[in-house]
Amino acid sequence: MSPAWSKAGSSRYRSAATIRSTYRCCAPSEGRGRSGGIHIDAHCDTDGALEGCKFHHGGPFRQAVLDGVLDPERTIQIGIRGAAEYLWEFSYDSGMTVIHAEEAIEMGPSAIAKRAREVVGAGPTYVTFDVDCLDPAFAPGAGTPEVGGLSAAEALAILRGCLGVDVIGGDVVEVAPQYDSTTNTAQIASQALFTILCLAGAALKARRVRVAR
Ligand SMILES: [Mn+2]
Repeated sequence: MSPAWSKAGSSRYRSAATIRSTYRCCAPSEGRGRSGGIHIDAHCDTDGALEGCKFHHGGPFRQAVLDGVLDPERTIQIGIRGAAEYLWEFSYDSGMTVIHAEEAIEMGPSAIAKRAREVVGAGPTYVTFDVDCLDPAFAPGAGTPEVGGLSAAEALAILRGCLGVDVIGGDVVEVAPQYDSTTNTAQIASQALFTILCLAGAALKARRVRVAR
């Protein structure tokens, strides 16, 4: 059983499809139900249809829940901020845990990671990292930047703090090279993706040990 991955750096729109394929590849084979989610982003991405279309980069997690592949009660959204809050009622109505950026900064990375581990529990979990979770000072190369975000060190510490979660797949999305004049965004995106791969590798190893027993 291999983790499934979205094309790194691509549009958030792909996440719903990747969660779906990850779930179909991994979760049912062990009979463990829907995937949980650790979602680090400035935006909840649980919008409804826009201009008559439900497939867009602002709504993949609504779609994944409605498709029955993502368990909202085992999903945590971290770093949320900006003026589009009114679009994200679905996150609250469906039972997702939402940690806004200002709360995240108060809590600190260790407490956030602890909360994330509590929310997702022992079940299979998808990790998704939008580079706009970061403050534009760290990651200017994002299509929908929001000021007041996480630092690179905080975001990576949150990811590393999720060691032990049963990660079955993940993605890093929304890198916009045309705005990435410093290359900082590409560098943090590659480090975030490497960290998620390490989490998945550790999870795979733990799974094999469980099966061998
Ligand atoms: Mn975003």
